[in-house]
Parts: sequence; structure tokens; C-alpha cells
Amino acid sequence: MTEPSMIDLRSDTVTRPTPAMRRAMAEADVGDDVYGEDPTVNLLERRAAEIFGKEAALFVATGTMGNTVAVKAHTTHGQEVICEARSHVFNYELAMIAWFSGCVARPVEGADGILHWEQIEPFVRPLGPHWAPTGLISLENTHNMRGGAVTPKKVIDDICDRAHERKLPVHLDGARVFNAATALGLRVAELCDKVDTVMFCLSKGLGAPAGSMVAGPAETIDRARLYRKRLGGGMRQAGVLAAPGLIALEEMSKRLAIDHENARFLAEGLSRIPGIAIRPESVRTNIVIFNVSGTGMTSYELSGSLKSRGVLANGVNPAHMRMVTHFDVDRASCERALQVMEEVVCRTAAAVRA
Ligand code: TLP
Repeated sequence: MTEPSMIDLRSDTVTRPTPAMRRAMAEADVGDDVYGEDPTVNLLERRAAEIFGKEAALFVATGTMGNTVAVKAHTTHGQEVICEARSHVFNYELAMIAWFSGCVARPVEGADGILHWEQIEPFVRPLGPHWAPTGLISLENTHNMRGGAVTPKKVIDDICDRAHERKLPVHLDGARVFNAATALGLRVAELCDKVDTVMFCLSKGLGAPAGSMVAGPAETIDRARLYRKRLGGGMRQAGVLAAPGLIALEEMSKRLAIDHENARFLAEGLSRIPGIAIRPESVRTNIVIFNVSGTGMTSYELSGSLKSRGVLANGVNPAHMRMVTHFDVDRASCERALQVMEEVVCRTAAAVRA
């Protein structure tokens, strides 16, 4: 377990369940969810569908499982899935597009992680003598590895309209879609109105100990439920996990603006430290990705030095580091993290000069 005194900025996945969540877990009404008999899971699935304005929703163990069953439900073997070049579904899910769905990922670079139809269109292909046909477009909002970048509603709507004209479905990896909606001042139902399916995580900024959801048309969700079972995701008395999930969904989604303010505060502080490069105005949600190459250290070396002083943050590659805010790091923790970063960077600079 992490020392309680550590300031953990590695991810919003590190949040621990609140006292209210722990109480709800202890008191949850449960049944066998594989028989559809867990009342708490059923309630969570109903509420998620309502909140997202979709016909149905499915509780899954993780975001990876949610994306995997959604991709599978939309595609057939031998198709291509268009996704952004740095998307999670392409880079961090152990090639599940290929492994489980038998499809090839077609990565497309979007400026700052935001894909527009103009970038997607040239890669949409019919079946041909050489080509695999496009089966799905998968978007990511917010975009994790692009510093929590937010794709505006009209960009998503445009992609969906054009895709649907071509009978192509659109899936949204909305692991942090509540952060996106908060930044845009929209309800998630408005933001996700046109996407066919959306996956979102209860266990990131919303603070639940585990679990994600996939929402979409009833028929697609029915099939996704079978794929979840194939993956070993039939969780029986999962009400103990759905109960904190309900609190995450109904309550924790309202407080994300605080995390966004703290992330911007961190970005502003980092931009003043010599050797660190970041544009604070680009930080709109809870993820801060910054370049540390000017410090004379790799992100991994920096990570080690920060850890020995009580701050946890990970490198995403040798030059870039990521900090993620969440409800377990308040403003004072962010101030302390900046102080430690400045000490570490200045000490290294002094050592190099000596
Ligand atoms: N992201 C994790 C790591 O895997 C990188 C993190 O710490 O940010 N989609 C997106 C956009 C994600 O950021 C993640 C997790 C997932 C899907 C997968 O969720 P899990 O970890 O629940 O499988």
C-alpha cells in the first residue's frame, strides 16, 4: 500500500473508495448477476443508461474490458478499426482489437489528439482486392496521452453523421467522459448523443474501487454481455462493486471541476520551473503532460527522485511525464508537489554546473 503521506499523481485510478462508498458496499443488496438477479447491478445499469440517454448499459470489470466487448459487438473478423494514433485502445490494451475481435487497428494522427472527419475519411475503406474494410471508428474523450484533451461536441457529431451515412458505427472510449463534459459545460447525454456506444470508467476520477460501463443500443449491449461472459467477466454478486459505482456516477461526477482547477494550477507552477516545458492554457481537464528534457534528467530519473521525496508521478516516455489530479490530492498537495519538483530540478541543475 502507498504511504498515506505520499502525494500520488500517477493516475486518477489510485483513488480509494470514500467512507460513503465503503458503507454502500457493506450494505449492498446482491444476487447472481449472471442470472440478471443482482438488484444493485441492475440499478446501476439502468441509471447509467438513463444518464447517457442510451437504451441499455452493461457493468464491466475494467475500461479495457468495456472497450474490448464494444469493439467486438460492432465488428467482424478481418475489419479495420480507425482510432487515434496515441489512443488507449490502440496502445495500452494488449492489442485486444486483434486478439479478441480479429481486427486491425488503423491509427490516424489527430492534431493534439483530436480527430476530425477530414483526417478519418481517407482511411475509410470498402472491402477490396487488397483492403480490409473499415468496421468501426473509435474515439477517445478526454484523450489520455494528449494531456486530457477535450474533443468538442460538434466535432464528434460531425464524425458520427458522416460515419453513419456510410453505415459505420462510432464507439467512444469515454474513460474520462465526465471530465470532458465538465470542461465543456455539457451533460454526458448531450456530448454522447450521436455515438453508438460509450465506455466510461467508474474507477478513475469518479473514485469507485473498480468497474466501468458500456452504454448503447439494447441489442448491442445484449451481445456485449455475452462477450463479457466469454472474457470471464460474469461477476455474480457484483452488487458490492455496483453500490460504490452508483455513488461515483450520481455524486462524484459533480466535483470534477476541482480536479481541473488543480491540474491547471500544477501546469502553471510547472511552466515556471526551468527545464520543464508545458503550455498551461492547454490543460483543460485533470491530466498534465509535460516535457522534462530541459532538466537534464529523463522522466524516469525524475520519477525516482520525486518518489524519494514523497511524490509519485510517472514518465510516459523518456522526455515526457504525466501528473493526474483526483479527489485524493488537494490544492495543498499540489503546492507541495511543485515545491518538491522545483527542489529536484534545481539540485540537478546545480550538480551539472558544479
Ligand atoms: N488508463 C490508465 C493506464 O492504463 C494508462 C491510466 O492510468 O490513465 N481508456 C482510457 C482513455 C484510459 O485512460 C484507460 C486507463 C482505459 C481505457 C482502461 O481502463 P482500465 O485500466 O480500467 O482497463
